[in-house]
Amino acid sequence: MTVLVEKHPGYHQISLNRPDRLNALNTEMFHALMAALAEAEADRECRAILLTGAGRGFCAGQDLADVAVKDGGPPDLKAVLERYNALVRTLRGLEMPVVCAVNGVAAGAGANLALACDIVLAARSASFIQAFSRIGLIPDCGGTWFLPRLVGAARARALAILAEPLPAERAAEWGLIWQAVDDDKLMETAHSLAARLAKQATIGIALTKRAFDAAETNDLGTQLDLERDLQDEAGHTPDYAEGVRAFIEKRAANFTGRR
Ligand code: T3D
Repeated sequence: MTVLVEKHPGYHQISLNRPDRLNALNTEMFHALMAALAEAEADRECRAILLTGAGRGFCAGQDLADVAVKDGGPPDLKAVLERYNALVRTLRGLEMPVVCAVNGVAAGAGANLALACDIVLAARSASFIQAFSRIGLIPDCGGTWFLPRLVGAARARALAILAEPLPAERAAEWGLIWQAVDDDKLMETAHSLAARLAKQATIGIALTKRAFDAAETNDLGTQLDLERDLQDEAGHTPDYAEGVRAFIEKRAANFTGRR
């Protein structure tokens, strides 16, 4: 199986599982990953996702053996990109938080898939490589969108053009990811974060994701209007009522994540 799903109380762990290829993405893995995300979305008990990779790598991007230029001419990269775009849109649109635990090298599309997640942790030994320029391509999976927003234009361009590995710790210092974690603590930290998120007010988090995404193109006035509307939606959830009640009663809130 190219993708493994483990169900934990409140969240699903989804592991890319082609360790001998550093979890490089092929068509089968793409479909399995989309199915795993759809399964998480359909599960009413699932309120967070933990995405990681099996073995020593997180994901080495597109499986290059699958798209090698053959006698018939160049591969249909538009079709490959349509698949990746669907994946990134799905990840961004999920109405629950996605934690990415980057356990090893994240290269090409693999690096940018990680950046599409909401909270990215990485093992200290992991690195991020915008490997595309090494093979004459441009950053995809939203790389040209995520990188300058996360690390600024100068670093984004150098990362993309030079394709040098960015170690996890520097990635955290630069704001590319949330945190670099000791290798032997990565999965423990990621599980505890996913379990914590699974108990938070899920709809509020989903609306927060939507607000941040919209802010990338909105002017301030439009964003203020959107915040008003999304806040109104959040304010109508049982979790808001529970959050306020719990505060007044000086106890921990018991959120359900339901509308
Ligand atoms: O269709 C399109 O091309 C358009 C879409 C593009 C999206 C993209 O993602 S383009 C970028 C594709 N990815 C890369 O260019 C990265 C290729 N991989 C590497 O540069 C290196 O493997 C790493 C720097 C990631 C890790 O290096 P290292 O030395 O730790 O491991 P390794 O020995 O290179 O890899 C281990 C095995 O995985 C090896 O196989 P082997 O020799 O043991 O049989 C290697 O061939 C295989 N592998 C690694 N990455 C890929 C791969 N096999 C197929 N596709 C890969 N992307």
